[in-house]
Amino acid sequence: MRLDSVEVIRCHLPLVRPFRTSFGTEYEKDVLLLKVTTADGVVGWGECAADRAPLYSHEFNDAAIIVLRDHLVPRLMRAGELTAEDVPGLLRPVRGHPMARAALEMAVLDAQLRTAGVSLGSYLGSTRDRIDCGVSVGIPDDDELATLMAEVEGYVDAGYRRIKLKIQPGWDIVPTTKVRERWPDIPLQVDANQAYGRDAIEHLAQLDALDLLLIEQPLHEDDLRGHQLLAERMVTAVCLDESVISVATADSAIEYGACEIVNIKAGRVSGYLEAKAIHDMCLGRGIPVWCGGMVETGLGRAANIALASLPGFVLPGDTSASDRFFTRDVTEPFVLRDGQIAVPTGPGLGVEPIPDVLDDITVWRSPLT
Ligand code: OSB
Ligand code: MG
Repeated sequence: MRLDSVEVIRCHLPLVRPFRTSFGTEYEKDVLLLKVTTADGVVGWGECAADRAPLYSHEFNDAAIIVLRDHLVPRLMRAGELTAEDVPGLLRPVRGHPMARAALEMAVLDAQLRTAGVSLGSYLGSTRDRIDCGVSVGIPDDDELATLMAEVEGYVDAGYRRIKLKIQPGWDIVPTTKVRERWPDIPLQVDANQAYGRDAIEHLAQLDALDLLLIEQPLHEDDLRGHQLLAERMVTAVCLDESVISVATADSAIEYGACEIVNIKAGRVSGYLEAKAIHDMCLGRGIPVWCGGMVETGLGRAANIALASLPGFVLPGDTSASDRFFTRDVTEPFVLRDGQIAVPTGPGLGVEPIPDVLDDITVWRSPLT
């Protein structure tokens, strides 16, 4: 295909409740959507996983706009005729900015699959038509245990098949113990988003008493040795999120004994093609993977759900329903039924923005070509 235009659309979506992690609190989703139009007039949609501020990782939306406009999009426009599979190679000379490049690859892939009439799920190698869903529970804004218990109860009642608690120093053993005591059988895991140092290994080992599925990214993303020491000390499986940015880093972390389970997020690893490659590598060596989330709108959520339907995704992901974060999603909402969500079957992402909603939530839009 040949690209005719690329446009960025910046949207603000209110959250149903603040989402607090060890790195900050989000009150509103600030998101960049990409709209590519091919020379044949087919539209493809991408979503950038970055946030307003560089807190989860170094990426942030203002920087993503600049790198897309001045460096990434021009490389695709200069290429002329291209396929989605060409995108990683065409963008390779530019360093970093995985979420920006993932958004562009996603939009091109969506356009290509819509043209071909193939769903993203079947393109990636889906083996299921529904996926088990987990939910990520933030640290309560008021620091109250009762607030956490009420929120978790709502998700358990809604049917979520796995609960993930965000933890940080001062909010870890006690809340996780309380949730475990109240729901002795629910699949439970924790995520620290790099909030601890190696000196916390003995402290974190107390979590071994709580029968958790895993502990996610407790230490700094660069500290593979620290994660290896923790994995040796803990029975609970160590899972990496921020540290894994490619097949090579996933392979290294696994080989070094720093990672027993992988959280795969397409944005963090530069796109759905690399995400699939990490999945394939892990499947081949028996390493469980699950699909992470970045508070995506229905566009990114559709793609994550397609990815999560591959055979190696053996643990429920952070693929919650639209109403976990938004009262009104930009697409038709994804709905939880019996703890599962149906994998979209239409061409490409299988969903698209509802024009009126998109208009309402758009704060700025600009051509990138
Ligand atoms: O670390 O998994 C994370 C949200 C924003 C940034 C980082 C993370 C998260 C989540 C999942 O925990 C949120 C979701 O369900 O989309
Ligand atoms: Mg995480």
